[in-house]
Amino acid sequence: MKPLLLGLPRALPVTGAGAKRTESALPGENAVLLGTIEQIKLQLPGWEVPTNLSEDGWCATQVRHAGHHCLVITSQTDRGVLYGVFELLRKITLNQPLARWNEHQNPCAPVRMINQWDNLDGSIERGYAGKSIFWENGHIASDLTRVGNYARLMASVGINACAINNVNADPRVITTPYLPELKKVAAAFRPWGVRLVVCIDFSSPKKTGGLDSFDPLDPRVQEFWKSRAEEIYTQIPDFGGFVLKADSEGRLGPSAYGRTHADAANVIARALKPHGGLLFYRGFVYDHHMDWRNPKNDRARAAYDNFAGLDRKFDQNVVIQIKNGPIDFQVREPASPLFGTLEKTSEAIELQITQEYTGQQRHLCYLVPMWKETLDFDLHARAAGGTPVKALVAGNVFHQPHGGFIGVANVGRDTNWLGHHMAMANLYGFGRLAWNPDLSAGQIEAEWAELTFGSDRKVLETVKQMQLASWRVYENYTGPLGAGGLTDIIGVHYGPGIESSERNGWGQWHRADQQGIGMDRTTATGTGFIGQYSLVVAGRYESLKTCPDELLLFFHHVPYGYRLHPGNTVIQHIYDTHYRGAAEVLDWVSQWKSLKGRVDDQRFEDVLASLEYQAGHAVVWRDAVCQWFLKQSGIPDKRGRAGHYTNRIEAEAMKLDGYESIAINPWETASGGRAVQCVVSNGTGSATVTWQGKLGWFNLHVQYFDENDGISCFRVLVSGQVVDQWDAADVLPSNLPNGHTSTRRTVRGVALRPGDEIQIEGRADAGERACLDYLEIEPAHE
Ligand code: GCV
Repeated sequence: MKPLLLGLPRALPVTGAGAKRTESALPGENAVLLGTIEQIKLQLPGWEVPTNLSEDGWCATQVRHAGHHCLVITSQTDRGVLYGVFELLRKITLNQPLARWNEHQNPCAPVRMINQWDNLDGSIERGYAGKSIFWENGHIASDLTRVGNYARLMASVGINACAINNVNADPRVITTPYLPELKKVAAAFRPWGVRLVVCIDFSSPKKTGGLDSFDPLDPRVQEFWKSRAEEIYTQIPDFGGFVLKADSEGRLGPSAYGRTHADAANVIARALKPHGGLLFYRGFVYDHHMDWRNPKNDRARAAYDNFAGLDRKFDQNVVIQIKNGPIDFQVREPASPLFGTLEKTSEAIELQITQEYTGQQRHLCYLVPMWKETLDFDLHARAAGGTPVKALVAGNVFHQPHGGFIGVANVGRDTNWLGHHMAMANLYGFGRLAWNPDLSAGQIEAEWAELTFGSDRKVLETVKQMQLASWRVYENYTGPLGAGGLTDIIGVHYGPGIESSERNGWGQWHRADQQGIGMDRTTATGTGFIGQYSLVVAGRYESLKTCPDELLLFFHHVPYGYRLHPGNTVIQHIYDTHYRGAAEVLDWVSQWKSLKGRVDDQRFEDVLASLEYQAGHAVVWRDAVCQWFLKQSGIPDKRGRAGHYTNRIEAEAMKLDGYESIAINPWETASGGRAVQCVVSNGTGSATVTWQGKLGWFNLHVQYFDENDGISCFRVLVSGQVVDQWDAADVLPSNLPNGHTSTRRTVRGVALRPGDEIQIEGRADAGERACLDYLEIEPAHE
């Protein structure tokens, strides 16, 4: 009953106290009746019991009883009733009629889980919204209010399990002293039907269990896992199970003893089985020390190579948890071929809600359209009828019992959970898709936007345009044609760093050189990865004629002059999309501004600030990628933009006082590869230029570096008059001047006369030397 009471006041503001009255028997008046089928039967003896509900499914029906009208919401389980109630709240908030509401819904799959990558010290790996709500100082947080609220949030979209610690797991989590702490989280989750899951370290028997081995075939190791499971279930009878990352990115695994992933998974699954627990074994297993010089090496092959041969070897309560694509949550990847290959093993798709490679919640990027492309993609697996990924992971194709959807969310203590207000559409969308992957990205967005912002048509239309375009826009100004990460692969995965993926063992290679770009993954001449797909799919990707342009560079290495299907060359596509993408974000800023007064002030200002930042950072991306490819290929942009910045004055070309010119690394992340910094730490500097243009009104874009090792401050003066000043206090993920920290401040509507001196003053602070990249002056149109 809790969610109804919490939801009704907002949903039905005019119903008054009556809506808050709850009773445990029929009230002799019209009523909403909530309960499991067993409970409803007791109240309505002649009632026709619904027979079409799976576990967690719900049904809403209209019933007449003793002259009164009842809206009955029921399910086989309490959890299902809860989901039905959340649907009721959704309908009320969306102003949908209830009078004839007769519907039943069953979730598409039993596994609908969130993974949090939270560390025990309270930090979150790839988390962009503050500290952990679960952990602090090595223990479960003392105040679990947010945890309870999060459970409610998850339940509202049908999520029924949550793993609360990093897959790079700390082995202490399942030791005896931690169990009373885990018990508290399970208790906060329970009213909302969310089961607690934790991530484990495969070497635990040795690290914390007092054994000299973690060999899965060692009976002492088997006993260790059995006793861990027993002790956990004694404290938490509805515990969900474990997630295991083994033999990947330095995590220990069965290879230490020459054992297979099936040996590793089964020893733990058998310990969980008597208690009904599941073992989620991550398919994200690869060698990060691969020899990059060998053109046949390919990280994309890893999941299939590691797991396909083990199908039939896993116990029934093992679920292979597979990332949507074969690499690692890049902005564009094909579906992992492993989904279509496992026939005798339960599998779940792992989607990344936290925007590790898609703008880290500083950029708006609605990911549901991307997930939909994967979920709807038919892998042509060996089964009759269509075999889209959504049906494969739900277990519907090969009749596996525990399939589903796993989302890496990484919410934090920020009041809006994910840092960027718009990012919540991804968490909402993940839950909705896990419940029903047939919903469209547009339907989900429309629901989310109205639930979030209310029913103002202009707001909804604007939010829709931005959200639905945002994934492609992000792709446009970052990575082209499936080339994969052009970001800083060996660092924070945020700003541009085109070469960082090359010449190292991590395997996110795009192989761009002076002649061309792309990974040759063909069976004919490349790594053979394409051969992991069914014949139909492989045939489509293998041929340049049929390979879709958006994945061209994922599958093929082509020269820059290669023509895409519309006839434009790869290099011109790179220039065009990057310029288009940056322009599209800039346009969002004005679209959003037109909503002033229609969205509450706080969210209006927050989103505006994010979009303005994004527009600046999109230019950083655009220029880095275009500069780099221009230099490599030597082929000019036929529209004359790349490398020519007519309104730009490089800081190093200005008159410097207290500033010195420095090279930026990687070079492409600063205009012309250079910037200026204060000569003395904690000192001041000024960069001055004389305006030689016409008289008029202008916007001044100051491109500077806002590192996280100090708060420097800036002033802009025109002929001695201060026109703007600010502190470089943003939290961006580097303490160096580079593509992560490059940001812009726009001073709007400044009057300039020929001969005016424009001066930018910087005051360094601690390690941050008030670095400046350039000043761009453009006519003000507003
Ligand atoms: C939790 C990528 C991320 C890692 C993450 C890993 C995984 O490599 O960068 O932070 O580790 O994926 O999914 O295990």
